[in-house]
Amino acid sequence: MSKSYPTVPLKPLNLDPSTITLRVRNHFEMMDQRRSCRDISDRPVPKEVIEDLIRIASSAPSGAHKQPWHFVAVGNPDLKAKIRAAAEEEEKSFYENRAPTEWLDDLAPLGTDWQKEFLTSSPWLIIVFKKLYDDFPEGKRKNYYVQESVGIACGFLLQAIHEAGLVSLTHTPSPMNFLSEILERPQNEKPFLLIPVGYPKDGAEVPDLNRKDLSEVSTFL
Ligand code: IYR
Repeated sequence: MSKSYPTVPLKPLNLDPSTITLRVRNHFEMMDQRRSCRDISDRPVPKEVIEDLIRIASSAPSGAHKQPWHFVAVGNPDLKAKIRAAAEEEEKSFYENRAPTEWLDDLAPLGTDWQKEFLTSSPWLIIVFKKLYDDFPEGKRKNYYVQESVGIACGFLLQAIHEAGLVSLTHTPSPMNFLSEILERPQNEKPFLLIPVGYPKDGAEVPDLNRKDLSEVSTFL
């Protein structure tokens, strides 16, 4: 016999279609303004803001509701300097030796290089770890759809950062094991994404990008 679990009533908004149309259009216009920004200023951001941003990220759906993530928020300048030094070492070898020409060509319009000033200028770095399993005193418990779950949580986080009027980018140093060492994370956690958060610098610029048209990214049947 299957077990039964307690439920609570859902509280639907029950909006009429014209209100939904307006809300979703406003949301699109807000999100369409979001851009990855590499020029992040050192203007402080209160810790409470970062705490709520992480609460928002952690509200994401996850496989079997395991919430297989851990967010490390780094505001300590010494730690940020260590992270920057280690990331730049990896990035230098990526850009100068490891990256295939096609990849470098694809990155050229974005103007990225091995130097990552944002890793020390940003008031906060949020390092997202994925937890392949949970380590309990009784033993290991497997997590499910970890990649998907943590990806969704990061999407929530990026959206919330933008909604707050702050900027971010997704930094993916490769390999990124150095983050586990510097931040002394346990074996069951692996680094997933590094997200600096802050105000943009005065006069910050971003690449002049176009987004794909709806018709290119969707099919309605
Ligand atoms: N990890 C490198 C390279 C890089 C890769 C992609 I795909 C980008 O969209 C941007 C950068 C870096 O962070 O510079």
